[in-house]
Amino acid sequence: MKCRVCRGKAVIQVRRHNANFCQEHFIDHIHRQVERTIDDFKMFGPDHRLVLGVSGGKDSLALWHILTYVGYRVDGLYLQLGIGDYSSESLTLSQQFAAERGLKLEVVDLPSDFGFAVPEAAAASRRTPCSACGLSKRYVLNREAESRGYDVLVMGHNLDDEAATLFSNVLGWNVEYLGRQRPVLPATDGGLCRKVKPLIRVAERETAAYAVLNGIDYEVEECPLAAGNTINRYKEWLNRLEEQSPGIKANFLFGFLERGSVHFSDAEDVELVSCSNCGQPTTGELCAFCRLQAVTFSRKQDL
Ligand code: Q46
Ligand code: ZN
Ligand code: ZN
Repeated sequence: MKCRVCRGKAVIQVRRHNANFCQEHFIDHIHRQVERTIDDFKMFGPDHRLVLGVSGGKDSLALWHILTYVGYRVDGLYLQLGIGDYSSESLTLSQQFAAERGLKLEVVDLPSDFGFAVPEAAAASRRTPCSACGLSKRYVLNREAESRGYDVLVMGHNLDDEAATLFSNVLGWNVEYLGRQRPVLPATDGGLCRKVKPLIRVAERETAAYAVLNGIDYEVEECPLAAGNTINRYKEWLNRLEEQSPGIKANFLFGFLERGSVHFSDAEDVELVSCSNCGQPTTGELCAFCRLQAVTFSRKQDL
């Protein structure tokens, strides 16, 4: 197996690009994919204040490494979710990553700053853990990025994450979510920070390979609450299709972004008002996060 660029010994095969790469040229290839995504979707420029949602996993740490390498100054924002050892280990790995590279990592703690941990919220609300967790991450990261004066919140969602989310939204015809599934969500006056996803051209196995080849120490343990996560199941299904037809996952996602998403843009035009409790944008009187927090607090009082 020879590198497409230098004909040296290849370390990885990327079938959807019909290419093999040596270590050096694979790393170059990933940098180019990310830079191209930032340019194509006009995500941000050198003067923007950027903050990256950091989880301690391969995607966010690889993206932090890539953006720093290609010349952006990016701070990190870690949300401690209160998921036992998994959370404390991912926090330590994120702090080590930042300290070794002289990067700034801001830490927000869901239990001490907002009064509850993800497992408690899931139990109290009868949501799945990932649903309570995803809602909390979206809310807290947006609110903290906005209140700390950042221009852009950068997220580490990769090609597999986005394709599986799209698949899920299509299966359920969630037109509102389809309207919002874009690599760039603009800022609003009402408190939404601009949100971008520069890793969407990079597959999950490629971010893992990138992290290993760059000596990045990331959280390899899976979250203990991930069992039964439907998005993970859809990822497996899409990977089976990808094995038979390399490129199908990227075609599915980019075909939607180029030709499909425009048909759902109206669904996204819902009027946002300020939450009566926290002031963050919402469609109802109380935002979903404040409702989750309230139901968790009341359950804790009952115990
Ligand atoms: S941390 Fe949270 Fe993930 Fe754990 S509870 Fe689910 S969403 S699996 S990335
Ligand atoms: Zn090479
Ligand atoms: Zn609220």
